[in-house]
Amino acid sequence: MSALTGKTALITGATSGFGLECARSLAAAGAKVIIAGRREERLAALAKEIGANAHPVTLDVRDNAAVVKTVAGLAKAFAAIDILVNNAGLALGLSSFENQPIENLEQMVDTNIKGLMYCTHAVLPGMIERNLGHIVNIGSIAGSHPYPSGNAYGGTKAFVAQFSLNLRADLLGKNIRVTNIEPGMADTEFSLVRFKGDDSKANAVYKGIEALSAADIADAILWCVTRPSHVNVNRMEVMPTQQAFAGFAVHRNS
Ligand code: NDP
Ligand code: 8X3
Repeated sequence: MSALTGKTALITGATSGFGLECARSLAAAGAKVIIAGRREERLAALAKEIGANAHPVTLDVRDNAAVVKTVAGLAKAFAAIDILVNNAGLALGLSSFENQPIENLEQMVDTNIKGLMYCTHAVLPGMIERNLGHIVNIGSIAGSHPYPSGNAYGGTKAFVAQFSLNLRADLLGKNIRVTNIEPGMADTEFSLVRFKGDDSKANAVYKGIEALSAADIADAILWCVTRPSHVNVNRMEVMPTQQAFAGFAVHRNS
């Protein structure tokens, strides 16, 4: 019997990067996985690869009605969600706040904050009813370490960090865990999305360094969800060895 045999996990953003590797690793550890994302053909390919333990659902987490309908309409074998991995998210643009188009800001807030809350709100009542569950949020180092042009993206991840802690406070006395995993630079499609498909800008981000891989973060998620049930990892910050802090910037008049 594997560590997660008998468990069901819902993973948002399973079409790429962390979510895709997480679906593979939780399934390999015995879990049934509900894999969610907007790109249907990628979900179908992943479901085929994993087999009967995968249940693909095409879902835009920004649509609360769709989130509610999806969770309420799950087939019986997948309906009792033990693990929710709130991974769907994105950064759009890398420029000073005043130069960020409003649409970028709205999409980051709608996905990283509102989408994460919609999924949590839809899944949590079932966890409370069964007095069992683990919510794993994917935050970012950008939620606690500021950097120029990180503005709204970092703000959304700071929300994820504080929301995770406050959720833990609400859930005290229940057998439900909450973890915020805060990765640093990871070579996924993240930068390709941030730079709206510009390969050369995206590749430049990871040039000359060994960034984290999606598998590294999937491994961190697997570790957190396979701790004994009395152990709650509140937050886990993970960076590539080749990434660190730059210190405070000072602007001098002369
Ligand atoms: P990817 O771009 O590779 O994956 C992002 C996933 O999110 C995709 O599966 C995408 O699926 C999904 N997604 C985006 N918007 C929506 C939406 N509206 N509804 C449903 N799914 C959506 O990036 P990563 O794997 O790197 O990113 C995963 C998470 O990790 C994000 O929350 C990101 O902010 C965070 N993160 C990433 C870091 C990095 O350096 N890579 C570091 C720290 C945190 P689809 O397009 O099919 O809907
Ligand atoms: C992604 C990491 O440093 O690009 O959350 O913001 S970073």
